[in-house]
Parts: sequence; structure tokens; C-alpha cells
Amino acid sequence: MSVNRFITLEGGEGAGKSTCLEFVRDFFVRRGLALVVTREPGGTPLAEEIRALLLARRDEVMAPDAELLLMFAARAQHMSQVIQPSLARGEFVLCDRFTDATYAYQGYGRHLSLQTIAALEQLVQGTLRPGLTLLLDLPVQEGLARVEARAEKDRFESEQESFFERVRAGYRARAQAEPRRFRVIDAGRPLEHVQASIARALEDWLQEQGL
Ligand code: Z5A
Repeated sequence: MSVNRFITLEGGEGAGKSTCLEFVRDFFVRRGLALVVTREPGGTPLAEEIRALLLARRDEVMAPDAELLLMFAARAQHMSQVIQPSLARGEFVLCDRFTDATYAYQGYGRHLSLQTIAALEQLVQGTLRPGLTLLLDLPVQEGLARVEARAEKDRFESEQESFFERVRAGYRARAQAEPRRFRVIDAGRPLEHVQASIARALEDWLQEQGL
């Protein structure tokens, strides 16, 4: 069976995704494995423009359905320009957030229909799903305390704590439903412990893939 080299990194506010992304990149470089690092929303010039629309704070309230469709519009572009071509070349793809974020933020956070999200997922991705998802999990209050000092909050970072509680519950529900794909990392520990768990998860997964 061919290996699914598509890896995603997920987590709520302050979970440490950006910090750990570099660690994962180094992990692959050290092993001489070709890896493309990208992010959502974004990852191509057009998708980054959509990202800017999504994150900007504005007077006009963005309708939740508009937010959902913009996420998938950006994803369609990213899929066709970056993710699919890289996987087709046999490279690993590490994506900072992907469709689990849509389930967590738009589905659980904004209360949009999970069936609608699944239909859009099917439309935009076909059968492509991540082979491995690292979920950095920590209590919402701890995460919010970490990012409190950020200069300017974007549209998502300005949400209420209850929104982030639903997002966390959404991520955990998805991890529970798909234990083979997800590795849940306790992100509330000191960084070196978090990164040691990530390294172990990656080593185990590569071994499972016969790599
Ligand atoms: N979004 C969506 O709604 N639907 C979707 O489908 C997708 C996305 C794809 C932008 O994403 C927004 O898009 C996101 C969800 C939405 N909104 N939110 N919120 P993003 O990924 O670009 O945004 P982000 O969540 O703000 O990512 P980030 O910058 O990577 O944040 P982070 O996880 O908080 O990472 P960090 O900057 O590495 O860590 C935060 C701080 O904690 C920093 O000061 C670190 O030094 C510190 N840190 C990290 N690890 C530790 C440990 N272990 N101990 C102590 N301190 C630590």
C-alpha cells in the first residue's frame, strides 16, 4: 500500500503550533526526507489573499457561511497548487492547520452543520485526508494566557473563551473518533517535553509506514 505523506498540525489558541512547526521541519531535514511546509488558510498567493480577508477585523460581521466557503475556497486553491503536486512528487507535506480546523472552528465553534462541512470536504478534497494529524492540546485558559501579550488580535483571536472551549471539544471529539490518524500531544508541558512527544509520535508513525 502506498504511504500517505500528508501530515497536519492542529491546536487551539496558544498551543504552540508555530513553535513546533520548525521542530517538525528539522526532524525531517535531519532524516533527509523531502518536506514541504505550508499553512491554511493560505499557502499560495491567492489563498493568502483569502486568508487576509478571513483574519481582518472589520465593522461588517462576516456571515458564518461566508467564512466557511472562504476557508474551502482557499483550500481548493492550496490543494491544486501545492498539496496535490507535492504529494504527487513523493514529498511529505506538513500543513499548519487543515480541514480538522474547519470542523473545530466553523463546525463546533460557529455551530455550522458538520454534514455541510463533510460535503464541502468531499467536493474540494475528493478522497484526500491527512495520513497523520498532530493535535497540540491544552486547556483554553492556559493557551489564552500565552497569547495575551500579542499586540493586535485578529478576528478569530478576538473570540470569547466559550468559543475556544467549543473548538477544543471539537478537536478532541475528532481525535477520539479517529485514533489511528491523530496523535494527541499534551501541549501544556515545557516545550522540550512537548517536542520529545512530537518526535516520538513521528518516529512511531514513520515506522508504521515502513519508512
Ligand atoms: N481557521 C479556521 O477557523 N478554520 C480553518 O479551516 C482554518 C483556520 C484552516 C488562523 O490560523 C486562524 O484561522 C485560526 C483558526 C482559523 N485562528 N485562531 N485562533 P493560524 O494557525 O495562523 O493562527 P494561530 O492559531 O494564531 O497560530 P499560531 O500563531 O501558530 O499560534 P500558536 O499555536 O498559539 O503558536 P505559537 O505562536 O507557537 O505559541 C504561542 C505562544 O506560546 C508563544 O509565545 C510561544 O513562545 C509560547 N509557547 C509555545 N509552546 C509553549 C510551551 N510548551 N510552554 C510555554 N509557552 C509556550
